[in-house]
Amino acid sequence: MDHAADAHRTDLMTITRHVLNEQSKHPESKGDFTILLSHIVLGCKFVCSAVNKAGLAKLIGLAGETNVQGEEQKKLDVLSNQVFVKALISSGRTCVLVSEEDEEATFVDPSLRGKYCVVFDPLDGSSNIDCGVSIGTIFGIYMVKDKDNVSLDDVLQPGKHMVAAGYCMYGSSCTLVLSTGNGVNGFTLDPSLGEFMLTHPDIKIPKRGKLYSVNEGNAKNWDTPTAKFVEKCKFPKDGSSPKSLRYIGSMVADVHRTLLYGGIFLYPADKQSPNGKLRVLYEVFPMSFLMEQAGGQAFTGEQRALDLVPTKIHQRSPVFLGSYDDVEEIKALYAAEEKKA
Ligand code: FDP
Repeated sequence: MDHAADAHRTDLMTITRHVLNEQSKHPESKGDFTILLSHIVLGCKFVCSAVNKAGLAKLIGLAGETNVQGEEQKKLDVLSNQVFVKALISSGRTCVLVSEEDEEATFVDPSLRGKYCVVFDPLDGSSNIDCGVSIGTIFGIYMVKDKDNVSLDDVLQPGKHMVAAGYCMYGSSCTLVLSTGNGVNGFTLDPSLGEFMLTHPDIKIPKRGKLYSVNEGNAKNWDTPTAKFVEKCKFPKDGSSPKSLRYIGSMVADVHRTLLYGGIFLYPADKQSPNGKLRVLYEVFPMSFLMEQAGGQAFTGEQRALDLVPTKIHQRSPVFLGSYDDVEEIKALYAAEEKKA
């Protein structure tokens, strides 16, 4: 009998137990983060269940409203946003919330305020909802500077100030990937237990990957470094094999694959969208935080993504993130372009 394997099966490491273990390394900690996380986990479980039965429950389709970016909201977007906002407020551990679905930030009533600010996209990749492709929730967590003097500045901080970030992917399985600034861990929802179990401890992204992930339909509007990089992926001149293209068009799914298999995910600037498409606070920052924590890099075309200081809550930025060496290559191409100018 393989006792080690048996022990592995019976010693159940849930996400709560994992975070409590981490908490015990900080004797000053009062468990506020664990409580906040349990409310985020509840939101993720609810959305997972809603996504799974979307077709059956007629949750697919438009809710008849448009969001801040002028996109049509889906029923699931609306539902997910409401669930997360209520779960986060009721945790009693939050003070400012920024959601992709809400034009303004939410300032939690002082009676329910805690020390954390949460920025999130409750249901990212919404154009994929109706065809059952993987979608996800993305979140980033900051600590408020002064609980009695809360302002938008508390969420307009560079990504490197985040204390935690993660995403939950609603795919063939429901996977929650989390970093509290001490590496990256992945947890898979066991539907029979209703618990996220540690399945991917200490995720490290391969130093170089064989995949690249980008919407090539925008190629005619790309800048020179992006065009050169993708050309190099397809027609390498150093004798290496071409990279394979993988693009789902759902950030959580594309980033999850990049994190596990290595490679690079690009959403560059182009002539139509000089700031790219993805939102800094609740897409670029959390994913960049996770990439760095897993040993990769994230770059905006100008600087380390986590150094960017946002000035607006729904600001966008180009982003190149993934394996260390692959991002290093795109950085070199931008540096060379800069020299020419
Ligand atoms: P979606 O528009 O479906 O919500 O920012 C949202 C996002 O999806 C990302 O999840 C995804 O990576 C990106 O947009 C896809 O954009 P393109 O369709 O322009 O490739």
